[in-house]
Parts: sequence; C-alpha cells; structure tokens
Amino acid sequence: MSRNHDPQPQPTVLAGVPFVNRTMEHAMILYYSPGACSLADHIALHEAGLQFDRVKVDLKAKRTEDGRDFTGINPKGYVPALDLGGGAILTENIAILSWAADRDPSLAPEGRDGRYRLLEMLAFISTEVHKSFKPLFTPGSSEDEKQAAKDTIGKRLGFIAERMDGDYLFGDRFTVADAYLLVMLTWANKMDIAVPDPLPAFFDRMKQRPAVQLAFKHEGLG
Ligand SMILES: N[C@@H](CCC(=O)N[C@@H](CS)C(=O)NCC(=O)O)C(=O)O
Repeated sequence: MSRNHDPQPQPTVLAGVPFVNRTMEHAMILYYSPGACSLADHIALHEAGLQFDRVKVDLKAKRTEDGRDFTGINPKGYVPALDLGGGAILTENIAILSWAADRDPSLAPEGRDGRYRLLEMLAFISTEVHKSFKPLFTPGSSEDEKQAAKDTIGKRLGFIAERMDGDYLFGDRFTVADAYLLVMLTWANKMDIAVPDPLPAFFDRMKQRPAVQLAFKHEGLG
C-alpha cells in the first residue's frame, strides 16, 4: 500500500453534510492497476486534492499487492474500486469520477446542465470508447476483430476531437472527463491507433498537469 505525501485533507460538504475523507481509522483507498482505466480515477482524486491510499491489484490473479483476494473487496473483480472509508466500496469509472467532481465542483463543467453534460461525456467515453478496446485486450481476438475495434475507436475519438472547443473537453478548464479521455489516448497510442487533432496537443497539455504527473509516478508509468 502506498500513501500520498500531499497536504492534510480539508473537510468538504456533500449534500449539506460535512465530510472528511480520512480519519485515523478509515483511510480512503483506491484499488488500481498501473495504466488501467483506474488511472483516470487516480488523477481525478489528486485533482480534487483528496488524500488516499493506493493498493495495486493483480487483475489476472485477482489479488491485491498485500495478498488479499480482490473479489472479496470488489466482487466484480475489476478496477477501479474506491473504498470511501471503512469498507464502503464505490465502483465504476462513471460513479467514481462523478463522486470526485462532487467533492470539488470545479472539476465538473459549469452551467445549469453541467452535471448532465459531464455524465453524457463520461458515459460516451465509458461505453463507446473504453469498451471498444476490448478486442485489443482479449487474447485470441482475430486480426479482423482488432482492426474493426481500432476503426471504431478512431471514429469515436474523431467525434470527440471535432467537438473540442478549448484546451479541455469542456473549454478552458479541466474536468474529470479529461482524465478519462487521457487514459483512452494512452491506450490508443500503445495500440497504434491514429489520434486526430487536436487530441495529441490535449494529451501533451494533460501530461503537464501536476496531478497527472503524480498519478503516473505513483503507478510507475513513464
Ligand atoms: N465497467 C467498469 C469497467 C472497468 C474495467 O474495464 N476495468 C478493467 C481495467 S481498465 C479491469 O479491471 N479488467 C480486469 C477484468 O475485468 O478482469 C468501469 O467502467 O469501471
């Protein structure tokens, strides 16, 4: 298990209820695998200035780095899983990223519909981009299946690229959706999928953010 060396957490308020994300008894814990989609949540938690511990998961063996059966923590058997403290486990990228944006509302788009625009984008990235990578990560996929996946991902990244209007997905300010998109771009680069403009510049911009650099460092990524 590793721990942040960031400043102590400040109490925040969720739905009118004061919330401290760490007590001596109940640390928040992110279960992650290096470079997996959980990297988006890792970045978002840093961006929100939250204090948390990290536990690496071996996704093949379904074991945590400290030797526990991961399916006992998240019966779904996949990352991300966020222990909010005392064993209350939150799963699914859309939920965890939305949760982080509720902790720090500057991480969601502004405006009356900002929260729904965020969910719309997170759902698109999750169900249309992230899931489309599956054949590329599944042993035994045929070359045709892999090429079809690459074509679909290229098309969906193109849809996002055409709508980018500013430095980030929602203009000039980072939101948690940018963290998810960044992870998709790291995968696209690894899989030699052409990434349309202006996404390469977005990728470089994101890599300059201290929270992104910290998450990459914690996960041992280059
Ligand atoms: N629906 C889940 C999917 C998460 C997911 O695909 N996690 C992958 C890593 S990126 C994983 O842990 N795969 C291992 C497995 O499914 O056994 C979410 O959006 O959070």
